[in-house]
Amino acid sequence: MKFAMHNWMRQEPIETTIERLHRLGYDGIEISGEPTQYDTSQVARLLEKYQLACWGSHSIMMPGRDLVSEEASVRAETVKYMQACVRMVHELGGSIFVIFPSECNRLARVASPDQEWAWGIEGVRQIAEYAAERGICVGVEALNRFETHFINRHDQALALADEVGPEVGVALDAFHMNIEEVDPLQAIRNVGSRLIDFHVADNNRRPPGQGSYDWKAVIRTLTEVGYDSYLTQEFVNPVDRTPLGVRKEAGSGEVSADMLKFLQDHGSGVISAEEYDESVRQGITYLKTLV
Ligand code: LER
Ligand code: MN
Repeated sequence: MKFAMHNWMRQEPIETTIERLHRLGYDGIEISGEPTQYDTSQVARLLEKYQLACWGSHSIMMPGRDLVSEEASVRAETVKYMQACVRMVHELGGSIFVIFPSECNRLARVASPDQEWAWGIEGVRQIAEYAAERGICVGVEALNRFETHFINRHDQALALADEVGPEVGVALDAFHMNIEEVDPLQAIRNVGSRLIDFHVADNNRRPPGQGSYDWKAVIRTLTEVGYDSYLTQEFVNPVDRTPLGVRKEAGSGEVSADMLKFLQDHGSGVISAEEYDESVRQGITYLKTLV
Protein backbone atom coordinates (compact mmCIF):
# COMPACT_ATOMS: atom_id res chain seq x y z
CA MET A 1 0.00 0.00 0.00
CA LYS A 2 1.05 3.58 -0.60
CA PHE A 3 0.48 6.77 1.34
CA ALA A 4 -1.17 9.94 0.12
CA MET A 5 -2.79 12.93 1.73
CA HIS A 6 -5.44 15.54 1.03
CA ASN A 7 -4.42 19.19 1.31
CA TRP A 8 -7.65 21.13 1.90
CA MET A 9 -7.19 20.97 5.69
CA ARG A 10 -4.44 23.61 5.71
CA GLN A 11 -4.24 26.49 3.25
CA GLU A 12 -0.62 27.19 2.39
CA PRO A 13 1.56 27.47 -0.70
CA ILE A 14 1.46 24.17 -2.59
CA GLU A 15 5.25 23.83 -2.44
CA THR A 16 5.06 23.85 1.38
CA THR A 17 2.58 20.97 1.23
CA ILE A 18 4.46 18.96 -1.37
CA GLU A 19 7.82 19.44 0.38
CA ARG A 20 6.29 18.28 3.71
CA LEU A 21 4.74 15.15 2.18
CA HIS A 22 8.05 14.29 0.52
CA ARG A 23 10.07 14.93 3.72
CA LEU A 24 7.72 12.78 5.82
CA GLY A 25 7.75 9.81 3.46
CA TYR A 26 4.46 10.06 1.55
CA ASP A 27 4.17 8.73 -1.99
CA GLY A 28 1.40 10.93 -3.32
CA ILE A 29 -1.08 13.77 -2.93
CA GLU A 30 -4.85 13.81 -3.45
CA ILE A 31 -4.94 17.43 -4.44
CA SER A 32 -7.88 19.67 -3.54
CA GLY A 33 -10.54 20.02 -6.19
CA GLU A 34 -9.72 23.68 -6.76
CA PRO A 35 -8.41 23.69 -10.33
CA THR A 36 -8.50 27.48 -10.68
CA GLN A 37 -6.15 27.84 -7.70
CA TYR A 38 -3.38 25.77 -9.26
CA ASP A 39 -1.06 26.26 -12.17
CA THR A 40 -0.82 22.61 -13.19
CA SER A 41 2.51 22.95 -14.96
CA GLN A 42 4.01 24.51 -11.79
CA VAL A 43 2.46 21.76 -9.62
CA ALA A 44 3.77 19.10 -12.03
CA ARG A 45 7.28 20.59 -11.74
CA LEU A 46 7.05 20.56 -7.95
CA LEU A 47 5.81 16.97 -7.91
CA GLU A 48 8.79 15.99 -10.01
CA LYS A 49 11.21 18.01 -7.88
CA TYR A 50 9.97 16.33 -4.67
CA GLN A 51 9.34 12.91 -6.26
CA LEU A 52 5.70 12.80 -5.27
CA ALA A 53 2.87 11.38 -7.39
CA CYS A 54 -0.52 12.94 -7.95
CA TRP A 55 -2.88 10.18 -6.83
CA GLY A 56 -5.95 12.14 -7.79
CA SER A 57 -8.35 14.80 -6.58
CA HIS A 58 -11.74 15.13 -4.91
CA SER A 59 -14.62 17.59 -5.10
CA ILE A 60 -14.67 20.41 -2.55
CA MET A 61 -18.36 21.12 -2.20
CA MET A 62 -18.38 24.80 -1.32
CA PRO A 63 -21.64 26.77 -1.54
CA GLY A 64 -22.77 26.95 -5.16
CA ARG A 65 -21.41 23.50 -6.06
CA ASP A 66 -24.15 20.90 -6.05
CA LEU A 67 -25.06 18.15 -8.50
CA VAL A 68 -28.46 17.77 -6.83
CA SER A 69 -29.41 21.44 -6.61
CA GLU A 70 -32.92 22.47 -7.64
CA GLU A 71 -31.32 25.07 -9.94
CA ALA A 72 -30.44 23.60 -13.35
CA SER A 73 -27.71 26.23 -13.79
CA VAL A 74 -26.03 25.19 -10.50
CA ARG A 75 -26.11 21.53 -11.58
CA ALA A 76 -24.62 22.41 -14.96
CA GLU A 77 -21.88 24.60 -13.41
CA THR A 78 -21.07 21.83 -10.93
CA VAL A 79 -20.62 19.33 -13.77
CA LYS A 80 -18.26 21.83 -15.45
CA TYR A 81 -16.41 22.34 -12.15
CA MET A 82 -15.92 18.59 -11.67
CA GLN A 83 -14.83 18.16 -15.29
CA ALA A 84 -12.17 20.83 -14.65
CA CYS A 85 -11.03 18.78 -11.63
CA VAL A 86 -10.77 15.71 -13.86
CA ARG A 87 -8.69 17.71 -16.38
CA MET A 88 -6.39 18.79 -13.54
CA VAL A 89 -5.91 15.15 -12.45
CA HIS A 90 -5.20 14.17 -16.04
CA GLU A 91 -2.65 16.98 -16.48
CA LEU A 92 -0.91 15.94 -13.26
CA GLY A 93 -0.75 12.27 -14.30
CA GLY A 94 -3.19 11.17 -11.57
CA SER A 95 -5.56 8.22 -11.56
CA ILE A 96 -8.75 8.99 -9.64
CA PHE A 97 -11.38 11.63 -8.97
CA VAL A 98 -13.61 11.33 -5.91
CA ILE A 99 -17.08 12.78 -6.33
CA PHE A 100 -19.13 14.00 -3.47
CA PRO A 101 -22.37 15.03 -5.20
CA SER A 102 -24.09 17.61 -2.99
CA GLU A 103 -23.10 20.88 -1.32
CA CYS A 104 -21.32 20.28 1.96
CA ASN A 105 -23.49 21.10 4.98
CA ARG A 106 -26.75 21.18 3.04
CA LEU A 107 -28.69 18.89 5.32
CA ALA A 108 -32.19 19.04 3.87
CA ARG A 109 -33.49 17.92 0.51
CA VAL A 110 -34.68 20.48 -2.02
CA ALA A 111 -36.85 18.12 -4.08
CA SER A 112 -38.34 14.65 -3.77
CA PRO A 113 -35.84 11.86 -3.00
CA ASP A 114 -36.50 10.39 -6.48
CA GLN A 115 -35.80 13.72 -8.13
CA GLU A 116 -32.56 14.29 -6.21
CA TRP A 117 -31.51 10.72 -7.01
CA ALA A 118 -32.18 11.29 -10.73
CA TRP A 119 -30.14 14.52 -10.68
CA GLY A 120 -27.34 12.69 -8.86
CA ILE A 121 -27.24 9.94 -11.51
CA GLU A 122 -27.29 12.48 -14.33
CA GLY A 123 -24.41 14.50 -12.84
CA VAL A 124 -22.22 11.52 -11.96
CA ARG A 125 -22.82 10.06 -15.44
CA GLN A 126 -21.55 13.23 -17.17
CA ILE A 127 -18.43 13.32 -15.01
CA ALA A 128 -17.79 9.58 -15.35
CA GLU A 129 -18.01 9.75 -19.16
CA TYR A 130 -15.67 12.73 -19.28
CA ALA A 131 -13.22 11.01 -16.93
CA ALA A 132 -13.30 7.71 -18.85
CA GLU A 133 -12.22 9.55 -22.03
CA ARG A 134 -9.14 10.67 -20.10
CA GLY A 135 -8.40 7.37 -18.37
CA ILE A 136 -9.41 8.68 -14.92
CA CYS A 137 -11.41 6.47 -12.58
CA VAL A 138 -14.22 8.08 -10.57
CA GLY A 139 -15.87 7.02 -7.34
CA VAL A 140 -18.69 8.31 -5.13
CA GLU A 141 -17.90 9.10 -1.48
CA ALA A 142 -20.35 8.80 1.39
CA LEU A 143 -20.18 11.53 4.06
CA ASN A 144 -21.70 11.63 7.52
CA ARG A 145 -25.13 13.12 8.27
CA PHE A 146 -23.69 16.39 9.59
CA GLU A 147 -22.25 17.18 6.15
CA THR A 148 -25.05 15.97 3.92
CA HIS A 149 -28.46 14.33 3.79
CA PHE A 150 -27.74 12.76 0.37
CA ILE A 151 -25.25 9.87 0.53
CA ASN A 152 -24.28 8.77 4.05
CA ARG A 153 -23.41 5.08 3.70
CA HIS A 154 -21.46 2.75 1.43
CA ASP A 155 -24.58 0.97 0.14
CA GLN A 156 -26.07 4.29 -0.98
CA ALA A 157 -22.82 5.28 -2.71
CA LEU A 158 -22.67 1.88 -4.39
CA ALA A 159 -26.30 2.14 -5.50
CA LEU A 160 -25.64 5.54 -7.10
CA ALA A 161 -22.47 4.25 -8.76
CA ASP A 162 -24.36 1.19 -10.08
CA GLU A 163 -26.99 3.42 -11.68
CA VAL A 164 -24.24 4.88 -13.85
CA GLY A 165 -22.25 1.75 -14.52
CA PRO A 166 -19.75 -0.78 -13.20
CA GLU A 167 -16.84 1.50 -14.11
CA VAL A 168 -17.90 3.93 -11.37
CA GLY A 169 -16.52 3.04 -7.96
CA VAL A 170 -16.84 4.08 -4.33
CA ALA A 171 -14.49 5.97 -2.03
CA LEU A 172 -14.73 5.10 1.65
CA ASP A 173 -13.70 7.39 4.49
CA ALA A 174 -12.96 5.80 7.87
CA PHE A 175 -14.21 8.83 9.83
CA HIS A 176 -17.59 9.02 8.08
CA MET A 177 -17.98 5.22 8.25
CA ASN A 178 -17.46 5.28 12.01
CA ILE A 179 -20.51 7.54 12.34
CA GLU A 180 -22.84 5.98 9.79
CA GLU A 181 -22.01 2.32 9.16
CA VAL A 182 -23.35 -0.54 11.24
CA ASP A 183 -20.03 -2.31 10.67
CA PRO A 184 -17.22 -0.38 8.95
CA LEU A 185 -15.24 -3.53 8.17
CA GLN A 186 -18.27 -5.14 6.54
CA ALA A 187 -18.76 -1.93 4.54
CA ILE A 188 -15.25 -2.38 3.12
CA ARG A 189 -16.05 -6.01 2.26
CA ASN A 190 -19.32 -5.04 0.60
CA VAL A 191 -17.66 -2.42 -1.58
CA GLY A 192 -14.90 -4.92 -2.38
CA SER A 193 -13.35 -4.51 -5.80
CA ARG A 194 -15.32 -1.30 -6.43
CA LEU A 195 -13.21 0.55 -3.85
CA ILE A 196 -11.17 3.23 -5.63
CA ASP A 197 -9.80 5.18 -2.65
CA PHE A 198 -9.68 4.99 1.12
CA HIS A 199 -9.66 8.15 3.28
CA VAL A 200 -7.93 7.81 6.58
CA ALA A 201 -8.65 9.57 9.88
CA ASP A 202 -9.37 8.14 13.29
CA ASN A 203 -12.84 7.96 14.89
CA ASN A 204 -12.36 11.54 16.16
CA ARG A 205 -10.95 12.72 12.80
CA ARG A 206 -7.47 13.06 14.26
CA PRO A 207 -4.58 11.30 12.53
CA PRO A 208 -4.78 7.50 12.56
CA GLY A 209 -3.48 6.12 15.85
CA GLN A 210 -4.79 9.14 17.81
CA GLY A 211 -8.22 7.60 18.42
CA SER A 212 -9.88 4.26 19.01
CA TYR A 213 -10.10 2.71 15.51
CA ASP A 214 -8.72 -0.79 15.14
CA TRP A 215 -6.39 0.05 12.25
CA LYS A 216 -4.89 -3.43 12.14
CA ALA A 217 -8.35 -4.81 11.35
CA VAL A 218 -8.99 -2.05 8.80
CA ILE A 219 -5.75 -2.73 6.93
CA ARG A 220 -6.34 -6.49 7.09
CA THR A 221 -9.83 -6.03 5.60
CA LEU A 222 -8.56 -3.72 2.85
CA THR A 223 -5.96 -6.34 1.98
CA GLU A 224 -8.64 -9.06 2.05
CA VAL A 225 -10.66 -7.23 -0.63
CA GLY A 226 -7.55 -6.70 -2.74
CA TYR A 227 -7.18 -2.96 -2.13
CA ASP A 228 -3.51 -2.18 -2.45
CA SER A 229 -3.36 1.42 -3.64
CA TYR A 230 -3.29 4.57 -1.54
CA LEU A 231 -4.30 5.19 2.06
CA THR A 232 -5.20 8.86 1.77
CA GLN A 233 -4.95 10.79 5.01
CA GLU A 234 -7.69 13.31 5.61
CA PHE A 235 -7.45 14.08 9.29
CA VAL A 236 -9.18 17.27 10.41
CA ASN A 237 -7.73 18.44 13.69
CA PRO A 238 -10.09 20.09 16.14
CA VAL A 239 -9.15 23.41 17.67
CA ASP A 240 -9.58 23.95 21.37
CA ARG A 241 -11.38 27.19 22.21
CA THR A 242 -11.58 26.55 25.94
CA PRO A 243 -9.06 27.62 28.58
CA LEU A 244 -7.69 24.06 28.36
CA GLY A 245 -6.51 25.11 24.89
CA VAL A 246 -3.85 22.67 23.81
CA ARG A 247 -4.75 23.01 20.14
CA LYS A 248 -5.11 26.74 19.62
CA GLU A 249 -6.39 28.29 16.41
CA ALA A 250 -3.60 30.06 14.54
CA GLY A 251 -4.20 33.49 12.91
CA SER A 252 -6.46 33.27 9.86
CA GLY A 253 -3.71 34.74 7.61
CA GLU A 254 -4.22 34.03 3.94
CA VAL A 255 -7.38 31.93 4.24
CA SER A 256 -10.42 33.15 2.31
CA ALA A 257 -13.64 33.73 4.24
CA ASP A 258 -15.30 30.81 2.39
CA MET A 259 -12.45 28.44 3.21
CA LEU A 260 -12.35 29.56 6.84
CA LYS A 261 -16.07 28.79 7.10
CA PHE A 262 -15.53 25.40 5.42
CA LEU A 263 -12.80 24.54 7.96
CA GLN A 264 -14.91 25.73 10.87
CA ASP A 265 -17.92 23.78 9.59
CA HIS A 266 -15.69 20.71 9.79
CA GLY A 267 -14.96 21.43 13.46
CA SER A 268 -11.51 22.76 12.71
CA GLY A 269 -9.92 26.10 11.91
CA VAL A 270 -6.55 27.45 10.96
CA ILE A 271 -3.97 25.00 12.29
CA SER A 272 -0.41 26.15 12.94
CA ALA A 273 2.30 24.81 10.64
CA GLU A 274 4.01 23.14 13.62
CA GLU A 275 0.92 21.27 14.74
CA TYR A 276 0.01 20.26 11.20
CA ASP A 277 3.53 19.03 10.53
CA GLU A 278 3.42 16.89 13.66
CA SER A 279 0.03 15.37 12.74
CA VAL A 280 1.11 14.63 9.17
CA ARG A 281 4.15 12.86 10.65
CA GLN A 282 2.17 10.98 13.34
CA GLY A 283 -0.33 9.59 10.81
CA ILE A 284 2.19 8.05 8.46
CA THR A 285 4.52 6.86 11.22
CA TYR A 286 1.65 4.96 12.81
CA LEU A 287 0.32 3.46 9.57
CA LYS A 288 3.78 2.35 8.52
CA THR A 289 3.96 0.15 11.63
CA LEU A 290 0.92 -1.73 10.29
CA VAL A 291 1.51 -2.20 6.57
C1 LER B 1 -14.11 14.65 1.57
O1 LER B 1 -13.30 13.56 1.24
C2 LER B 1 -14.63 14.55 2.97
O2 LER B 1 -14.42 13.57 3.64
C3 LER B 1 -15.44 15.65 3.51
O3 LER B 1 -15.57 15.57 4.90
C4 LER B 1 -15.00 17.02 3.08
O4 LER B 1 -16.12 17.84 3.15
MN1 MN C 1 -13.15 11.90 2.81
